[in-house]
Amino acid sequence: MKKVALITGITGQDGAYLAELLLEKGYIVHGIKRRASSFNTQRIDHLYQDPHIANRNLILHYGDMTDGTNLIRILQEVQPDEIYNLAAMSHVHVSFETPEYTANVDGLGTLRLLEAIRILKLENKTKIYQASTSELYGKVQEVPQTETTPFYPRSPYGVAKMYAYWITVNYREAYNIFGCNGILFNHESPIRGETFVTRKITRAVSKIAYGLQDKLYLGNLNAQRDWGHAKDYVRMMWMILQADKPEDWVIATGKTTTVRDFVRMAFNEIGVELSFEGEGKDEKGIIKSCNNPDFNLETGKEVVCIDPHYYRPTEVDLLIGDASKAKEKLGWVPEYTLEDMVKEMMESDLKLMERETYLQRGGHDILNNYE
Ligand code: NDP
Ligand code: GDR
Repeated sequence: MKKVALITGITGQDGAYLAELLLEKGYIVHGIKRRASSFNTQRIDHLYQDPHIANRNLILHYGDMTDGTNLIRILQEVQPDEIYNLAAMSHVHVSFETPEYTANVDGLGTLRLLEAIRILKLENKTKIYQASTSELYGKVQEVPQTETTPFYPRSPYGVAKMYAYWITVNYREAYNIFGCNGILFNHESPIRGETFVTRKITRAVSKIAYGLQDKLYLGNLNAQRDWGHAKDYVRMMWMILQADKPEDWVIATGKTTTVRDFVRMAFNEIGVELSFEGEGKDEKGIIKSCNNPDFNLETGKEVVCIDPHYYRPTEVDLLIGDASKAKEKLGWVPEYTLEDMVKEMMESDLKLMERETYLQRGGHDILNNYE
């Protein structure tokens, strides 16, 4: 019998990589997607199977974490062995603009899923993974952060995820549900959402290289993050649900890097060395040298500026995780280094921008033909 998994948030970065992994492992994968006015399944289109073919192993359902009856109906139909609850309003800065919605989706959404398991009496069948986050640690209490470090969230997103963390623990203790929290530190990839800082940087540097953009505007360059690769982290989500007993796990690389250094690394990939001058909102990144004849970038050009609009009302200054428990008990070993990941993201975004440049030139050529 094939195992059946249900992924909420299947159209997101982690959902797409996890769906790929579970399909490779022979699972039947069900996913919940939201109705949108335009297509929102780009990240999983390569896995899509026509609904008219028999014995499909990827099946999508319309749904929303704010709609409890919809979740109950999907669980009743799918009868999953494993649920991966990845759906969330996942942008920390945006959560300050939409705090109530964030609490509803990220906090209560988790409760709705757990209640659906209980209502349908699936406690002995269905295991559930909750996408918890290093944002729970928030204001620095201890470094590096482990499974026992106290929480002090610093955003409506972090607070909503704290509810989700504890309600998962509570349902495990109260109803014997195999519920686990993966406390994942930041993880990125070429399919990372475009408004998270790493992808914003790799896209902008690629655009600057091709002359499609002049400057990159950022907020707090001093923030330090423990950045890993999403592929390594979704493998761990699966391992967590295969463990003997339900527990909570930190997943991190154990290394931290400032946003400023991430910018430097991305520019290095196109042969550009940057120097940073000034402080706070007056800081600027200036081209010190460019050793890449393919790109026409002048020394002395200002390519990074601060826009205080990107500062957050409360910030998480330093994240660095200790994943010893996952390494020792589950044998998790990450395959990617930060350097590998920056390289992969830059290669992917440079290709996208090369294509964009080609299309724009094509557009002009066509226009010119009519003049
Ligand atoms: P993404 O933002 O890329 O994906 C979020 C997913 O949730 C998307 O599929 C999105 O749908 C879906 N979603 C959002 N709101 C709803 C809703 N109301 N109902 C149903 N689905 C919804 O996030 P990631 O893949 O990066 O992260 C996955 C999970 O892990 C999230 O819960 C995130 O908070 C958490 N996390 C992420 C970390 C990271 O560094 N990436 C670190 C720690 C935790 P749509 O595509 O339509 O927008
Ligand atoms: P984060 O990721 O808030 O850690 O949450 P993000 O990439 O948004 O920010 C990381 C750090 O960079 C600073 N920063 C900027 N951030 C953005 N987005 N845009 C900017 O222009 C910018 N300039 C500086 C931020 O202030 C911050 O310090 C991510 C999400 O995936 C969450 O869902 C997840 O739970 C956590 O990681 C772990």
